Amino acid sequence: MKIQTISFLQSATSLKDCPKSDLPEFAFIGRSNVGKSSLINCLTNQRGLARVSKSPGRTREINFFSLNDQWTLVDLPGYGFAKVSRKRQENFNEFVSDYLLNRPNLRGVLLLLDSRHPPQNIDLEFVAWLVESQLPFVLVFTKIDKSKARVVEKHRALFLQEMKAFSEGEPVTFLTSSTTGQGRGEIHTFVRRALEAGGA
Ligand SMILES: Nc1nc2c(ncn2[C@@H]2O[C@H](COP(=O)(O)OP(=O)(O)O)[C@@H](O)[C@H]2O)c(=O)[nH]1
Ligand SMILES: [Mg+2]
Repeated sequence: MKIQTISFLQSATSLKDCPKSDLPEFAFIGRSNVGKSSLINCLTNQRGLARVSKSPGRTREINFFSLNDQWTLVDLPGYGFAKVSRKRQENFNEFVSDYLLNRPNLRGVLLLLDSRHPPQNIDLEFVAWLVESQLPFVLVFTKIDKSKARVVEKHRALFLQEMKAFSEGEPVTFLTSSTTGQGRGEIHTFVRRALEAGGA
């Protein structure tokens, strides 16, 4: 998929602030520092589109970007950051789950996982919630340039193994690096096929 035009639509802090657009949406989510902003910039070829952060957990709004006036990339707040009080985390989770459960044009969730680490409980809890909520999702392992290929593969396999406890099917997985651009084409193809399948 060639990205011809890209524009920032708006930020939202509640479902009612979300754009009125009914274009198909793909939402990116993962814990802070997973490499979400970097991946969004890599996929869109825009260095400064999503702010790459050295101090994670600052953004709590949902950001909407229109691509080729064809689909909307949704940048969801990272979950599980330490610097935010429990109360605020609960509010934040409510907003994200409200969006995920009630947005009619949401076509898919891309859940980002840091390929350097074995399965983390917070990620497994979130993916279990996605399964339980019957939301369509794929797994995107990030930062694969940072580890040996066999370590990345081990972490991917372990995650899928852990998922068997609560999920029957096996999700589609992608291995990506925003530094080398690996996996970029595969994610574009995934979005393009999903748009075609949906008749968009
Ligand atoms: N080596 C490497 N570093 C990455 C990659 N993606 C992100 N990073 C680094 O990881 C840190 C967090 O990235 P960021 O995109 O801000 O993560 P976010 O909090 O999930 O949006 C930054 O220092 C990035 O430069 C990657 O694919 N490879
Ligand atoms: Mg970020």
